[in-house]
Amino acid sequence: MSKNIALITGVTGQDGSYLSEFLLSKGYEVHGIIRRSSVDYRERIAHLEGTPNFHLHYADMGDSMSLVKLVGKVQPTEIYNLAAQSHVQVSFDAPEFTADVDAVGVLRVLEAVRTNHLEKTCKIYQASTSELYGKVEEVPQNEKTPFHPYSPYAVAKLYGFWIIKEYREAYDMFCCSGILFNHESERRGETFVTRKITLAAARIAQGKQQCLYLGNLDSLRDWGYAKDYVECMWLILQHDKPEDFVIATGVQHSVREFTDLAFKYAGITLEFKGEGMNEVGVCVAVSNPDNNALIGKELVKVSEDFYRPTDVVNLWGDPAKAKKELGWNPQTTSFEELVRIMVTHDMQKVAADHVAATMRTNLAEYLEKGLVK
Ligand code: NAP
Ligand code: G4F
Repeated sequence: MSKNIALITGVTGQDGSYLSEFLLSKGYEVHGIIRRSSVDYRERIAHLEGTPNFHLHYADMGDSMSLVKLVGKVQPTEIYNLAAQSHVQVSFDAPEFTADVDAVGVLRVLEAVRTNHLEKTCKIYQASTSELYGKVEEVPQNEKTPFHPYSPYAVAKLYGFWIIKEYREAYDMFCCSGILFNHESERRGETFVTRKITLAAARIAQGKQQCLYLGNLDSLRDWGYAKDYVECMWLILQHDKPEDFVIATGVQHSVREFTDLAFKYAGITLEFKGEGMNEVGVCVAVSNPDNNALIGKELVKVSEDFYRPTDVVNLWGDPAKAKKELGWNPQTTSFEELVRIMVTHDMQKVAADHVAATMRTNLAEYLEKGLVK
């Protein structure tokens, strides 16, 4: 039997790290693309380095030659194209870079496969997004809902979606999009709203931060657990025909609800008062008596800095097709469990960071006093 060889772009990201673990557990040979940076930041996959079937290669989504050479060398049977400038707000600040990586980058991957004559043997998964629905035209959204992208990120991803479909139809390639709704985890980037909230809740509960500033609290998302979603990426490529799928939980919550629950898991009960820019989250109770001083304080405030020129405010996915045709369970991890996992992780992280910082300070002091050599 021929070996399954996966090439993952975006392997250092949240999804890339979980997908690598998943594919290695299925016996795949996994190759990942990393890009050069002045600080080597591979925290999410550090535990996989040295694993016999796990290999990293330098390449860049903006550099076709590097992709063509790498696809030729690795001869993948499956490509998971996860690499992207994935932050919606950043796409307003860096729209051209976002278009190059998130739109033309997809074309570069497809052409790298064709250039190496692998179009009949290599399947391609494209990380499409619920942001394509943007200024939504119906709720909940399914595979037939019209797209209305509402940010430079979403417009770039729309090109990615259509070029995948075009190559499927023009060249009979097995390439598909997973239209994934927001999925989070303890490995989520720290500037996405969920992780920003869970880290802040942990820091505030441990006296390391005074207040959390957020943008639109009314925004609604269908949040799932990233670990559950990578299985679906794989299932899409194991399906008997190349098709696009919505991947979501089918349950919707607001940013305010996420915040409320995250603080609750960190031992702080909030009450939201006021409206719009004047809304605040006030602490009304604490589970740890050491935090009694927080009672009555405004711990969550709204800041204009986190509002977007156009914001997507009503994402809610209908995962019925994935459930029926892929046998995927959209409710493996509930919203409550997701928030609990993230807060538990961040409570431990903040405590460990504090211990490490104290040890560094103590050591510096001892060195200064000549107490240790
Ligand atoms: P992420 O954590 O931001 O990871 C993005 C990855 O892309 C990182 O490995 C990053 O590398 C890499 N990358 C960025 N620019 C690159 C370039 N020019 N060349 C090579 N690699 C580059 O994103 P994620 O949450 O795992 O999401 C994975 C994919 O799914 C993305 O395409 C995202 O747009 C899409 N998506 C995500 C969600 C979600 O809720 N998470 C939902 C729908 C769709 P560095 O580590 O070097 O920066
Ligand atoms: O966490 P977010 O930044 O995620 P967003 O914009 O939904 O994008 C993520 O999910 C997409 C799938 O739908 C992916 F395609 C994309 O790559 C990324 O992973 O923001 C969620 C919502 C927004 O409406 C935003 O306006 O939260 C609102 N929000 C309110 N305060 C905030 C904040 N977002 C961030 N990042 N920071 C805030 O302080």
